[in-house]
Amino acid sequence: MMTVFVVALLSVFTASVVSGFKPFDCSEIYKSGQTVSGIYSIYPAGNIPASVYCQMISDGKDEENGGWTVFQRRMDGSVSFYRLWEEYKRGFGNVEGEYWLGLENLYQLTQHKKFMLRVDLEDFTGRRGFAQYSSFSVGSEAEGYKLQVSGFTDGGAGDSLFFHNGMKFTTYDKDQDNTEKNCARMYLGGFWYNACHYANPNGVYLGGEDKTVFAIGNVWYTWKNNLDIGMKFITMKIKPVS
Ligand SMILES: [Ca+2]
Repeated sequence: MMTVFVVALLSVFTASVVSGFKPFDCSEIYKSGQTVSGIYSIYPAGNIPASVYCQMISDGKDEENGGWTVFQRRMDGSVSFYRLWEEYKRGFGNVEGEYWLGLENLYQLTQHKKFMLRVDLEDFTGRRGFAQYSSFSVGSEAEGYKLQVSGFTDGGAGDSLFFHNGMKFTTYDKDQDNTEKNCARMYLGGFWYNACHYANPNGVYLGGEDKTVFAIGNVWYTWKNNLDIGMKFITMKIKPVS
């Protein structure tokens, strides 16, 4: 057992250091033989590494195995997602827990390959649902990191992103939404807000249902038909279309 482990570690070392292996995304790491979920370095923009959580195994329900690049994760409310434009651009948080990979990385990834998107959700009763999209891309900063998402498949959570398709990204210090006000300031997140949202994955981690302030939570409207029920767990992850 120990021998196998050491050999596995050596092969990682060999692959990454000796050959200069610079994986573009988690799917390339998966194809290189890494089947253990965890934190890896990817190189979406050439020589600059980004630390990311790679989901290498299925967590169930209709999911293909391996190679998912996780770009957003909420699980315990330990990280604030009410952040500046520059932080949403570069990424923030703790890659072992709650984090955002960054809009520039998303642009670099999705301009070079065709990606699918999967959003996994879990509520505080332990129910799970997901939404999957066969096409996902993010435009350049000059394009406002505009979201393009299509090809919806329902995993029970419904299509909350239809309302956000084609929108630019908005933070409290950069307003690119469809209201006279700023949706990020009203709903305390950063997102591809329209006027304003059906989904607010980067909103406040409510810890369940909370009606104190309308729709500020990490909610997914088409699942709960309710904008005040925060999720226990949300992850947004991408993988190249094979
Ligand atoms: Ca506005």
